[in-house]
Amino acid sequence: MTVKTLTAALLTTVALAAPAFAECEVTLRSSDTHPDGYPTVEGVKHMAAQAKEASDGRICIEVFPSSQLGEEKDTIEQTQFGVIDMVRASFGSFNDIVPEAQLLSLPYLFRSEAHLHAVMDGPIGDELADAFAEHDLIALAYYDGGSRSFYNNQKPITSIEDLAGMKFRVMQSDVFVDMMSALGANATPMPYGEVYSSIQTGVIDGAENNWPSYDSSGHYEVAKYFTLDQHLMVPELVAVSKTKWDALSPEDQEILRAAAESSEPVQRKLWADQEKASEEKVLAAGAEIVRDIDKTPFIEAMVPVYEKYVTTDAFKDLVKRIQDTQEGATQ
Ligand code: GTR
Repeated sequence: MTVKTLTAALLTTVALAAPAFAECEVTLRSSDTHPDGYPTVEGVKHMAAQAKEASDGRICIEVFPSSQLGEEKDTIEQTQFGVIDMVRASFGSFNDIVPEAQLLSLPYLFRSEAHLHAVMDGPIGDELADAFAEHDLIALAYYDGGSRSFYNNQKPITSIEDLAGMKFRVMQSDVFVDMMSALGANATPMPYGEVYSSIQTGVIDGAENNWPSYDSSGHYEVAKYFTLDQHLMVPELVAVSKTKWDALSPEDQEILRAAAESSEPVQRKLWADQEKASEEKVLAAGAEIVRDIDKTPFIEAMVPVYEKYVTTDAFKDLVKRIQDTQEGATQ
């Protein structure tokens, strides 16, 4: 066989093996702070597969995990400006941009995951999407982020008094700083990627997060005392840059919406499984968990935080409607 016929034969094989997909006509680069395999990353990958199939290969979403495109807050701003096309991030990281997001970051607002689902899947979820759109972010999917609890490398926290004077990293938003002051502790806002070394070098005593993040970030290796106080339950968002969105045809927008929607139950299932797996993993690795903590003093301490942030009539109404939403309301 000559080189020419060999090449021709190879090309035919490649052509036969290739899926019946066209080339990517629309490519969306999507950022996530978490590593490959994490439920949020896998949720967006599911969305990518759905969008690709529904568009016969024309729409491609490339997921960049592990903060490859930057730390969360920076990637959100870049998505607003259309430098990045998509971002998956915690509502907490949008607080300085979308005032309504801040309300969803209020401690002990959600009673349970079922309560959070009922709120996010109902009309309030749509209102929040409108609020994001005003800031050039098209909200496509709401994902689970579980509940966040404190962990540190000093001592087991068994009561609110134990927090006094301790230093905890929080997400970069004032509401979390005020939450820590109300609990008698000190807050150090910083990007997620700096937490591990900051605990290690003693800049902070600990941080707060859910089981999967405590696990995948490796924070359990440097802060083994975990107290299940569940002070925050913050939803996660998948958003597309408005600049990118407006350049898409209505058909492609619909494909992306449907793909995003189909990824929500997938992510929720992956999330529930990962919470269990991470809890088991950190326990086996020596994390010490305080489970039976009285949350009442924590909840009572949050009154001034609510007073500071739930200011306008519209905000009061939104918070009340969230609190009044019944578990299972949208199911
Ligand atoms: C995680 C969340 C991330 C990021 C991180 C943090 O639970 O999924 O998007 O916000 O917390 O604490 O910065």
